[in-house]
Amino acid sequence: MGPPVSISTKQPARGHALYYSQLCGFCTRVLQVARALNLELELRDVDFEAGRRQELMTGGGKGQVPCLRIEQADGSVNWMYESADISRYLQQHFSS
Ligand SMILES: N[C@@H](CCC(=O)N[C@@H](CS)C(=O)NCC(=O)O)C(=O)O
Repeated sequence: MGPPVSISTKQPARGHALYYSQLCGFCTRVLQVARALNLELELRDVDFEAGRRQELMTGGGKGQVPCLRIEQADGSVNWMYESADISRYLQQHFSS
């Protein structure tokens, strides 16, 4: 018998990272949308990962979560705040 074959069924969201807090209900809603879409989304915890909150404030302009960091293929970066906007963006870009 050969080695077990592992196939990822997740949909990678390359270039995307979600700044979030485990304590934030708005973040939970976005995470539920990401899970429903079966998205493999990089998560950056602003409370428990050193430097993340500062990164968010410097890059996005404020420390509010959730915030989706979107890096385009050309290297340009957008920071999207507001859970409703992020949820809508994820659904528009990753619904199959
Ligand atoms: N309208 C925003 C509200 C987000 C919000 O209030 N986030 C809180 C955490 S639950 C926060 O980051 N507060 C700290 C701050 O604004 O710097 C949304 O829907 O995303």
